[in-house]
Amino acid sequence: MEIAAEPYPFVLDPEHAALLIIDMQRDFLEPGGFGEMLGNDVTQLRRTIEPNRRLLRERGLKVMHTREGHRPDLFDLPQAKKTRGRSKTSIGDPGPMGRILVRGEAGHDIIPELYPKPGEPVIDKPGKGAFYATDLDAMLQHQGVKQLVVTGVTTEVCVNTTVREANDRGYERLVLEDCVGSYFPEFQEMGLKMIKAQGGIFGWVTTSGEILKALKA
Ligand code: TIU
Repeated sequence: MEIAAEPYPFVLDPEHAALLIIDMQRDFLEPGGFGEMLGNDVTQLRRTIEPNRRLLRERGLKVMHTREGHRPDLFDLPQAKKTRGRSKTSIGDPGPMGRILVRGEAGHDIIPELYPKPGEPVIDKPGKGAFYATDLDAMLQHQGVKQLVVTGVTTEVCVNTTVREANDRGYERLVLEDCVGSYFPEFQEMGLKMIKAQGGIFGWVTTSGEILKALKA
């Protein structure tokens, strides 16, 4: 099925595609979470919740979720990631919703609006990219997935890193601009431009409306 996209139409093969929802975690999206504590405007991310929810309701594709976070013992946390930012409070410290970006803590979990349903695997990742130090590549191969429809946060960090990792591993990548968000409007715009530039060097960009239209047809 053909989907209107930039830089040119994307041919979606739903049998071999998966919706990959990146890091829609409470600490990034909720007022009072770690993201807001660092001074970020969470409303820039929260506008992605409703379009992602509509997409999940349609249930036309396999769904996989990711979460960024670390083991409670922090053995998988690089010192360089821990100390970067010179913040008084950093990964592993007590935060507004439990220990920051630690697996099992409330703030690390996925927001209730998009909470995974049975049969929707969650990939816990220690890095920005969803392929680094995870089973994602093997899972996609075993499920016959060749195309990724990518949504989530943030556009220029974990979404872009994952899209680039997927590019080098041979997956086709379609990014939904209304379903990805950045705390910074200029990074939202440039993060999407970087994907679709040069003939779609890292992938295609479209909207949830276009893909829903195609899946319903
Ligand atoms: N998921 C994700 O993008 N993690 C980040 O750390 N994002 C920031 O924008 N900081």
